[in-house]
Amino acid sequence: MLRTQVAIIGGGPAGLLLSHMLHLAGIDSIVLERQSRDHVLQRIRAGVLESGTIKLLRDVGLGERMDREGHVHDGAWIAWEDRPLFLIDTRKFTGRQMMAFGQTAITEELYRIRTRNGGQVIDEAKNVELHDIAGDKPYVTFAHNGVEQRLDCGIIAGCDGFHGVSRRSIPASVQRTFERTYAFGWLGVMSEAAPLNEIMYAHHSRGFALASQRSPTLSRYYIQCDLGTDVAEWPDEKFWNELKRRFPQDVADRIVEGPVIEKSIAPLRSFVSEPMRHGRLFLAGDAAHIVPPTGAKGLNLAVSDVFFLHRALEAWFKRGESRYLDLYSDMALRRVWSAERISWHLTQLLHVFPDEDPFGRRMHLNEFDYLRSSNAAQAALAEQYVGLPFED
Ligand code: RFL
Ligand code: PHB
Repeated sequence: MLRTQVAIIGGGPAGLLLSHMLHLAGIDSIVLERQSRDHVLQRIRAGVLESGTIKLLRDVGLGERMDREGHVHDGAWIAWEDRPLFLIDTRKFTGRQMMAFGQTAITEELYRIRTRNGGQVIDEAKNVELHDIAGDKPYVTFAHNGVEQRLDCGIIAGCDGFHGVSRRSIPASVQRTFERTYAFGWLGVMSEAAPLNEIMYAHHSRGFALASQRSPTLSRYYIQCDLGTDVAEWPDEKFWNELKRRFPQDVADRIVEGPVIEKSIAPLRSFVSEPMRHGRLFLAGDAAHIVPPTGAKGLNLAVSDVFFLHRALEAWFKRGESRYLDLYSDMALRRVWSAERISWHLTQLLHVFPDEDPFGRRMHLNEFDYLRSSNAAQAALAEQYVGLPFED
């Protein structure tokens, strides 16, 4: 039988960062990850870090590679068909910057540092089940290499993403979910070619597009696509042509086509499950909420949840104080809903909605023109895009 203070379900960024921050506070944890290490490290996801995320990663000793390889930005550009290029200027309006640095690299760093510090991560933990979460002796069962195991703990952290088991372990009678789905997805491509120097969102009558980056030799692009689209319908040449049609000509001319090393489609979804705590189970990251990627908020929210949760667990295990544990769900959810709102808003603003009527189209255009002309609107957007502060 295994025993630890905090059983962490899920070895994605939320679970690994929590186990690292607990380690720094002298609290032990065991991470149970369903997939193999290779699988986890091959996933390509987020690419843009808020200023608060950058600071937190530096503060916990994860800044070295990020500062060496990440690309600092003053915000992101919007290329709106027939309008001049527009910068969401985070530096001008907030004095803060953002960084392009991939989630894959952050996860690699977390695994490296957890391993160096003797952290326990059990990969390929199958059939994870949570027990007695409403009591004060919760435990987790799972199968590893065909052997049934039991992990006793004081607290369970559910960091197992949207499809995980943790959220589903909360009784439906105490859970409330909020959801919005969208009539389109993002087709993403990773290419071995120099990216544009800037991060640029495009709004075009043919659909949304995004130019992003991972390194000086790795570019990341997305285009809005219909739901139900199959990647097989998008050979490389068709993708490059469509991508370039959605950016202004002078930007399209700067896009370098390189070998495509990954191509995948992600649906867009807004989702929140409340509360983020049930008894001894605390949810963090995508296990509790999903945002459409338009605001680049998902990973950053996982980081702020982990900040609130690690602080609560430190107060509980080290000083016997339950105040922050009791505040966890409300505090995390306030920031979650702000990120939900800006992600939903930017999704509305930047995509083409197939059922939009001519009146809606005028509203849409006017919203962007107002943004371009108003310092107040630009300051509000910049403040949210760069990331709201963590509550004390
Ligand atoms: P993860 O990364 O999904 O990790 C959860 C882990 O739990 C494991 N797991 C289980 N383990 C044990 N037992 C079970 N029953 C389990 N079920 C699942 C999984 O294998 C996995 O390893 O959640 P976490 O840690 O909360 O991290 C969240 C982020 O991954 C996510 O929010 C971001 O990637 C979202 N996102 C972006 N976020 C940003 O902040 N900036 C961005 O620029 C950005 N771009 C994106 C994105 C997500 C995208 N996709 C594909 C959804 C772009 C895209 C296209
Ligand atoms: C990315 O680089 O993958 C990325 C950038 C900005 C977003 C979403 C994803 O809004």
